[in-house]
Amino acid sequence: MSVREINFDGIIGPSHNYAGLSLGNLASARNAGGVSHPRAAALQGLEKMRGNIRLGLTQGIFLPQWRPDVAWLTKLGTDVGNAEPHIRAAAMSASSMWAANAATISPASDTADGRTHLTVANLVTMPHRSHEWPQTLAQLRIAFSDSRAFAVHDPVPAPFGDEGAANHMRLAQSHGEAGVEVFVYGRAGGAFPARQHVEASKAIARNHGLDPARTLFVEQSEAAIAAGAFHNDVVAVANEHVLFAHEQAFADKATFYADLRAALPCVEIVEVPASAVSLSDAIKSYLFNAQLVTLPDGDGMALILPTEAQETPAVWQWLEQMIAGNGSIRRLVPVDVRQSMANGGGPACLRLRVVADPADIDPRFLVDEARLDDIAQIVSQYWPLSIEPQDLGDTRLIARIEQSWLTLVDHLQLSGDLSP
Ligand code: SUG
Repeated sequence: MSVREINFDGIIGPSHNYAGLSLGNLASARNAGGVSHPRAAALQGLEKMRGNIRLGLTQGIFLPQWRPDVAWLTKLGTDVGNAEPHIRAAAMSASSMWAANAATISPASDTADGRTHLTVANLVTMPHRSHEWPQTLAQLRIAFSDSRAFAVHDPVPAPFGDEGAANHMRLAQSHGEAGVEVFVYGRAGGAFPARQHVEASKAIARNHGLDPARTLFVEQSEAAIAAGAFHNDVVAVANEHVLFAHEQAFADKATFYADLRAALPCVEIVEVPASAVSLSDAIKSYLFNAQLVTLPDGDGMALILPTEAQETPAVWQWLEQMIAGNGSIRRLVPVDVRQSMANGGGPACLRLRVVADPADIDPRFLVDEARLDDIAQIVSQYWPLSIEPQDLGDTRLIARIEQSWLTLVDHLQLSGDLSP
């Protein structure tokens, strides 16, 4: 096999709920206290993966995490029955579904030792996400255990916040060639926190052995964070030689674009002007939280974007005009991931893109349609139909969530490697 794009989607966990835990994430705040539908959510995620396989893309998975996170609660001196509601909700969160926040990846062609480097994200800014990394790291160490091909790193130490691939873009003439890695950090975000710190980005670039001449550190604009772009991937996405971004995504776009053009002369920058699509419409529709992918049949690139983009007139009009222009992006593929969207997670949030040779990866983390069918069957049988946030301490619900996890992990033959 050969090096290609592999998207690892987080299977949406059985505890998926709307607890309003993410300051600065407008959808999470808007839907706080609402009734979630974990089974529908997970099936939507699986259908997205199926669609991508049908487009000819290679698909991987990450498993949901064990919830409630007993190890974390124990460190806090409590348990799920006695924890305060906001701690209990944090321990029950299914937020590891957003695999774009699992890790930062530098493909082999960019690194000094010729291996693909992965650094698990510490996610320290949001309490409910700060305890994800140990279980994420356990999965990364299994999936990418071949140390001839991969180097898996521990998280950057606190207090330097790192949100993983959601704040990292890679551009290259093609996936397999040496690329330019762009780390997007925040400094200010009005009332909202800037989650990615430049110190974390620089640490990752050093640990991955990146060439400083092909590594850029770019500040996200305060206006974007203040408007609800809590990650860069809400206002920009890249694939091979194309950068697709909102006009107001970056603090100093002129310098960034000039540096990028100097490092990668073939780059094509597709910028959406604020006069056509406001930051507010971009964030509501998640137009940029799309998977920008190269279609294997040589038919250009496609944007796999949320159906909400189709329902936002200014956004859809702009997109249709762009497609008519016959540039690099040729196709729009709307997908329904509404359950995830209601917590601020679009199609791109749900996936971690790894450029590597699939033959080097533990096959238990790769899926075809038949494996997706089996997983969907387990989801349909075990995942709760709905959860109200006030039910999060309910012992029957917790037993059901635990049973769902055990059944899936057992089915995927990972129970010997991953323990609760
Ligand atoms: O970190 N939402 C996630 C959404 C992450 C989206 N990821 C990317 N943009 N790559 C977050 O804010 C909401 C949980 C709650 O409110 O219950 C949440 O964690």
